[in-house]
Amino acid sequence: MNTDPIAVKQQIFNAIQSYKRIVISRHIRPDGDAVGSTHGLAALLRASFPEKDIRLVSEDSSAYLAFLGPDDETPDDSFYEDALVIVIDTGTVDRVSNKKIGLGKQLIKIDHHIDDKPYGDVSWVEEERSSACEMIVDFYCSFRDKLTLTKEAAYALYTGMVTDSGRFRFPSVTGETLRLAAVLLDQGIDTETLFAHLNLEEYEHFKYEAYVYENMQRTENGVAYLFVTREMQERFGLDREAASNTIGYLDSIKNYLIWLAFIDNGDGSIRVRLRSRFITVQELASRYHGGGHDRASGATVYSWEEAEALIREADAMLGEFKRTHEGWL
Ligand SMILES: [Mn+2]
Repeated sequence: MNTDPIAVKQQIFNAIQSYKRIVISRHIRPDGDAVGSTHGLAALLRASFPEKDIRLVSEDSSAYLAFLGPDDETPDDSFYEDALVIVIDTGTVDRVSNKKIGLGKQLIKIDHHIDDKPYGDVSWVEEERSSACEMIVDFYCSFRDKLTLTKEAAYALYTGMVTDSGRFRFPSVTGETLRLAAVLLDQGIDTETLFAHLNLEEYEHFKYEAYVYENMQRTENGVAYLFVTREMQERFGLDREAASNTIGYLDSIKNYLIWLAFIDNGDGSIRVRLRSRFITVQELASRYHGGGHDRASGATVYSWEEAEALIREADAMLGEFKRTHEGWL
């Protein structure tokens, strides 16, 4: 398979041109990048090729991203027979939020996660990209004279760029990231409304946040963590998204370089979200049925004992890191 990005982008553009029907999908439990990149590409292709039938199809959504608009209705299976399927922001096939993708005639993967389980007839993966949306904007720029970027597409793509990069704070943000973001801003995005959608919370939310800081735990070497039990989820009315967003509250504590949230799924499994600065947590996550990015990974454990083991491992790893490195904060 060709892995030169320029050649692969050309292959993808040729495929898009040659198909009348295109299905776009993303990963389950979608975040801003998954929703933004799929809505953004769908809007980009609709404006560029009005004669094509383009469907954004997925099996789940996230309420806090509803402001980007609904997905399309699921087409009949026969729709796929002559269709190109494009899956964005999804590292592995089992995380695709569309069980029908195998019915398509050709499958394209566009992603920025670690590519340890490749899929697709054509695969464009750049692991160092800050978001999949950044890649879609790069794709637009590569074929600028043949594609039409609307304000609607730019708004969706900008949403994914700001959310996946922690508001352009993460180390994955490069000069190229900002040059591509600038292309979107030039379309006249209403960022006041966008950040209001992304940042504002109901008053009740802040009661939960206060509870988190009262009840979080800390290890000797600087791991901050919280167990989000079923009881807590019920008491504060947390849905899956709100429970998993707890990780974000732990990210600004000085000397606590690794932070973890353990979310009880209620089915015998516990979702683990791992975040860090200066040190990588990706390998730790991979030892607990997970993976992801260097400083933002996910994992799954199957008991609180296993959770404690993960915490001990994180603590030992961080202790060693602090003894052998300088300059961390
Ligand atoms: Mn992403």
